[in-house]
Parts: sequence; C-alpha cells; structure tokens
Amino acid sequence: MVVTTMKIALIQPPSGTPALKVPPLGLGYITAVLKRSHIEAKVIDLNVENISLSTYLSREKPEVVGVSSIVTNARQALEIARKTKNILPKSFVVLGGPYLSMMGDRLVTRHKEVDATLRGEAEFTFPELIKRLRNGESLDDVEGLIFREDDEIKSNSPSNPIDPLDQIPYPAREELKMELYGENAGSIFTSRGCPYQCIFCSRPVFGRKWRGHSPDYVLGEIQHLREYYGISNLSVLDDNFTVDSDRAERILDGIIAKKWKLNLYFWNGIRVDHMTRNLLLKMRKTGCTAINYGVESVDPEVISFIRKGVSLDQVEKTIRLTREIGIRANIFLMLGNPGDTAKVADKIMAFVGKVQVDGVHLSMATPLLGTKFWDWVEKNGCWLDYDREELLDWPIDDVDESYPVFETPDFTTYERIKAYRKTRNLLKEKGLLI
Ligand code: B12
Ligand code: SF4
Repeated sequence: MVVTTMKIALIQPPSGTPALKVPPLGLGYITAVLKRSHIEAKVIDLNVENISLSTYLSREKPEVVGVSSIVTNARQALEIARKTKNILPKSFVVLGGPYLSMMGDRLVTRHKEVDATLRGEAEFTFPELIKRLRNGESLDDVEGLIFREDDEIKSNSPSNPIDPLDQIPYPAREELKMELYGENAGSIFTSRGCPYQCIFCSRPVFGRKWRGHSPDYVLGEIQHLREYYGISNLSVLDDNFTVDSDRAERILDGIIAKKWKLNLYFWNGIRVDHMTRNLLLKMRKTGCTAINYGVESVDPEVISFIRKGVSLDQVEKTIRLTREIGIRANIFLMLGNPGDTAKVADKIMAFVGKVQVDGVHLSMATPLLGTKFWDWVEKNGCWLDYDREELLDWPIDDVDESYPVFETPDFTTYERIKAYRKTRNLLKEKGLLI
C-alpha cells in the first residue's frame, strides 16, 4: 500500500471502568521522536477526551492510524481499527503496545481491519515505518513489524531494546491534554525493563534487559514537569526503579540538592530486597509519601513457586523500616497463584494483622500469554470458558467483580471467587484496600 501524504493519528483506546487517566507516555515518546524529524502526529486519548472518533476520522482523514493497546482495552483497540477501516478504507491501521506485542502474528492473521502490528519499543521503528509508507518502500525490514502483503502475513525480526535510553527525547507532553490527568499528570519513566524472573510477569515491550536514564536526564525531565505543568505529584512508573541503586541514589540526591518539594510516589512496585535504610531516608527527604511493594503472596511456598526471589522475612523487615522512616508501605498481592488454596484469604488477613501495612492492592491472578504462569495453567489447571486465542475477555483483575479464568483441583472456581471477595471485604473493613 502506498501512502503519499502523511497525516498521522495516534489513539489511546478507552479502557472502560475504572477509567484510566494516565498520560499515554508511549504515544508521547513516539510523537516526540517524530517531531524531531518534523513529522506531526495528532494524539487522541479517548480516556480523557470527549470527542467523536467517527467525526474526527471523517473530517481529518488521517492516512495512518496507530492504536495503542494493553490487554484490558484490546477489544476497544480492535473496534477503533474496524471503525477506521469503515470510514477510511485506504488508511494504514497499525496497532502497537503491550497487548499485541505478546500476541505474535495472530492479530494480523485474524483481523483484516489491522494492516500491521508493531511489536516492542517503537520510538525508532514507527518513524521508520512512516518513512517507508511515505516513500512507497518495502516494509520487509522494518523491525518488529508484522504486516499483510497480498494476503500473505509477513513477520519481521523483532526490534532491539533501545540502549542507551537517553537517546530518546522526553515524551511530547505538549501534544497531550495534560490538564486532564489530575494527580497522575506527573507520571514518569526513569528506566525500562526488569531482569527478574517472576513467572506471572509479562514484559512484552521493555523486556528483561534493564536500562536506566542517566540522573541528569531524569532531573531535567522533572524540572520540565515542574516548570511547564506545575507538577508536584511525581509518580514513578518504572518496572524496577532500584536495579542500579547507585543511579537511584544519585537521582534522589539531585532532587534533594535542588530542594524541590515533590510528592514522590513509587507506584508501580518496588522490590523489598532492593531497599536499604539509606535509600529510604533519601526517598523520605525528597518528599516520598508512599511506596508500593511488589510482594504478590504472603505464603513462602507460593513466593518461591512464582520465583519472586524474596523471603517473607525481607518483606516484613522492609515494611517495618519504611513505616518507621515515615513513608506509607503498600503492598501488591495476587490471589490464585500456583500453590494457593482456599486458605489464602485467612493467610492474607493473618499477615496484615501481624505486619502493619498501610494498604493492599489485591488482584485475581490471571495469566498473560507468553508467561511461565500461562504454561503452568496449561499443564496443571483447567481453563474456564475463556477466549484464550485473543484474550479479549481478560478480566480487570483488581476490582470486586473480577473472576478467575482457570481453576485447579485444589482451588476451584467457586473457592477462588469466594476467597477473593472475602479478602477484599475484610481489607475494606480495615480500610486497607487500595
Ligand atoms: C501506567 C500503567 C497502567 C496505568 C494506565 C495504563 C494506560 N494508560 O494504558 C493503570 C494503573 C491504570 C494500569 C492498569 C492496569 N494495567 Co498497567 N501498566 C502501566 C505501566 C506501568 C506503564 C504503561 C506505560 O506508560 N508505559 C510506558 C510506555 C513508554 O510504554 P508503552 O505504553 O508500552 O509504549 C511503547 C510501546 O508499547 C509502543 N507503543 C505503545 N503504543 C503504541 C501505539 C502504536 C501505534 C505503536 C506503533 C507503538 C506503540 O511504543 C511505545 C514506546 O516504545 C505498564 C508497565 C510497562 N512497563 O509498560 C503496565 C502494563 C501496561 N499494565 C498491565 C496490566 C496487566 C494492567 C492491569 C490489567 C493490571 C490490573 N491489576 O488490573 C490494569 C488494567 C486496568 C484497566 N482498567 O484496564 C500490563 C499489560 C500486559 C499486556 N501484555 O497487555 C503491563 C505491561 C504491566 C505488566 N508488566 O504486566 N496500568
Ligand atoms: S514482577 Fe516486578 S520484579 Fe518481577 S519480573 Fe516483573 S517487573 Fe521484575
């Protein structure tokens, strides 16, 4: 397909409830790299913008429509692709993001409304794709691309993780409606990837190779957020902020030296075994108010089974230390991991009774394609009525109505739902559910 003029729309699909009001940083990074080459793209986040997509498409007629997707908005992403093709049959529709990055070639194979998917980090591959489309060149070696050509599906080799990370510009937040993101407007990535082996964790985009931005890059981005958007709530979204503790300390030292008043929140989970008194004290000094620790289970056998690589002793010690230093210690827990039984509710409540935590984020354990957890269910569990081909019914797993997608002989569907609801209710009664 040859596209001669290049009008590009990048769309973040709506995610249903709860609404996701977090700036789409992935689209922001891509837009920033495009801008460096003087290519414009219009970013539309349907979670916060009240516009009719059909009207927009009919009026503006973008030639390339890129749609971002995670597993919970995959259905909406495909719906946007369909709508686009109905209104603009000649447009080139490409999907990106974590969902399709774990799906292999099955989306392009099954969905004629999707011309291509672009797996992995796309700051360099997407501009390359645009260049090829604009010049009518072959798409054969655009890394990460899976596309349809004359009814044949072609799958190019994957792209490499971007390294060094500082070569990418800050996300083009000026192209986002930053005023609509409330306290999440200050979301930031200081690193990508994680080298650990937790069996449930899907890292289809950032992968296992950890890469950190330099402290100078990070401090510059925080300064930009403060100056241009008046941000004081800073949410660090890294998969693993503390892999390089020296780098982490230098970032914190920089914030302290600049005397910035920040409400720093380590939102996406920090490993308890990476925490030291020194790091915590520095976090406190920067204005850090809360840390979410990725604990996942309070059962030592389950922790070992899911290869979290920490001990309950470390969990308890780090939570105590965090609270002692004056930072709220929240924990992420999953219910229904390999090894869990109907007793899990009691175990969780006994744990939170013994170890004072400030909050618990409870999820129903749900396997993502490509993980060892998925393979374990294939071998040891029994899938319930669930779309395993496209994962379009993947349950949002941290709400009351969540449901299991598999059961095991020693932890049945009924028991899973009962234990999940019971734990959530008990945590709610104690004011601990976050
Ligand atoms: C912020 C975040 C959230 C936020 C908002 C999500 C959002 N705005 O989409 C919140 C808190 C709401 C959230 C919730 C959930 N999340 Co979340 N979340 C993240 C997190 C930490 C960061 C996302 C992000 O901004 N990344 C940064 C940017 C730079 O990366 P990116 O978006 O992937 O973009 C790059 C590429 O993917 C690509 N790309 C992206 N879009 C597009 C579009 C096009 C056209 C192209 C070509 C390329 C492209 O280029 C970008 C630059 O390289 C990721 C973890 C991670 N490491 O990404 C998990 C992650 C996306 N979440 C995940 C999950 C499972 C969830 C939950 C289901 C968990 C739960 N407990 O319920 C819920 C869903 C809730 C719901 N209602 O739907 C998974 C998704 C797995 C998957 N394979 O789809 C991830 C990957 C975490 C993980 N390791 O498992 N999440
Ligand atoms: S859960 Fe956290 S520590 Fe484990 S592999 Fe994923 S990002 Fe790394």
